[in-house]
Amino acid sequence: MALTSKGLWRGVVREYLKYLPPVKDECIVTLKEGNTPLIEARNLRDAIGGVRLFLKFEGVNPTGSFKDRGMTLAVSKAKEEGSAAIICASTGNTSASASAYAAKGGMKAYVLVPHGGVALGKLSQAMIHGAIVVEVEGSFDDALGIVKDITKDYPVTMVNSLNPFRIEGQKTAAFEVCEHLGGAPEYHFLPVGNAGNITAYWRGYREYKAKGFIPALPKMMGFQAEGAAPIVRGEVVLNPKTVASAIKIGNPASWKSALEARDQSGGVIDMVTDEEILFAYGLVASREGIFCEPASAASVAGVIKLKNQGVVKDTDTVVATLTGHGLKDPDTAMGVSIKPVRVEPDIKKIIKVMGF
Ligand code: AN7
Repeated sequence: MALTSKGLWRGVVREYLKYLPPVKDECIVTLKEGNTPLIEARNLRDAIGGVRLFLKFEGVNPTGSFKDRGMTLAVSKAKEEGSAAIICASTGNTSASASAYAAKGGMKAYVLVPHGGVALGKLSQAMIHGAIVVEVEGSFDDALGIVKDITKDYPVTMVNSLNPFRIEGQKTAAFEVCEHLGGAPEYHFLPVGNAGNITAYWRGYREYKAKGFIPALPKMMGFQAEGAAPIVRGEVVLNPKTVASAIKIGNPASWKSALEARDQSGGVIDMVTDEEILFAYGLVASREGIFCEPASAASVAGVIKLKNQGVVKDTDTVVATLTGHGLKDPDTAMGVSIKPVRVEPDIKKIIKVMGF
């Protein structure tokens, strides 16, 4: 019997061309991002009690985070416009993604990251892809301000989520959730840093509803880290602090649209402590076999928090996005895990360690 090809996934720009701003086919820069799994978390449900929970694992995108969905479109449009260089400020994942897509598109990438504030895996990605990496002796917010100023005067395209094509590309994650579930969930939980992703998902859901593809919209549930929760507190946080370096942001660019997503959907933007984040991070890894990065686990920490408060019910269908891969930040994983046992090459000693 002949093998029939299912056809290769073409990346989010070509797959969702109809729902995105037009871009010339020959300008599309793609690493075949998207089409990420929606995994039912049955073990986690047992651990937290009730809830039909699905994890949208964005860590399996080509550079290991959801940023690739928006980067493919932003870089394709930059190429179409004849731009030779892109620039971003980043807590790590945006810089990793920008560097990879610039490499693929034959463009130059400049990335500004807070010195000492980026997980090892992310920094190594930007470096190996050949970006010019600038470690700013300041915060992410400082770096973003400088990037905005640079793009006013120099011929470089900004690919932070202030670039509207980033949000457009990222909304495809909501399309996939709807297609995989056959509709929208009751609740969608997300970590919130610069607030681009919650903005993008909400736009994606609304567009599918407007087209009549889904009957109802989810409530958007955004979670910041307690030490970096400007939206929850209603004011800029000058010196944000959290173990979840990806969301260590004190003045989010998409602040207003995050509030719109919350208010229009009837959702919440709340916060979780570093302790709650690390607990969820360990639980997802040990119960579900999914290694996400600490910031990603803020979504699951949010599910646990609202489940305990009785807001989320056992019968609700809940999606939590795991935004990035755990391999990005090996240091945090090593720090919270049981240490390996060092033994001489002696079978008796090893068997003893095994507990027999
Ligand atoms: C794993 O890379 O802001 O609320 O510069 O890397 O859309 O900002 C990363 C953000 C969540 C928050 N999870 O998303 C950057 C950057 C992970 C992230 C977020 C980020 P937004």
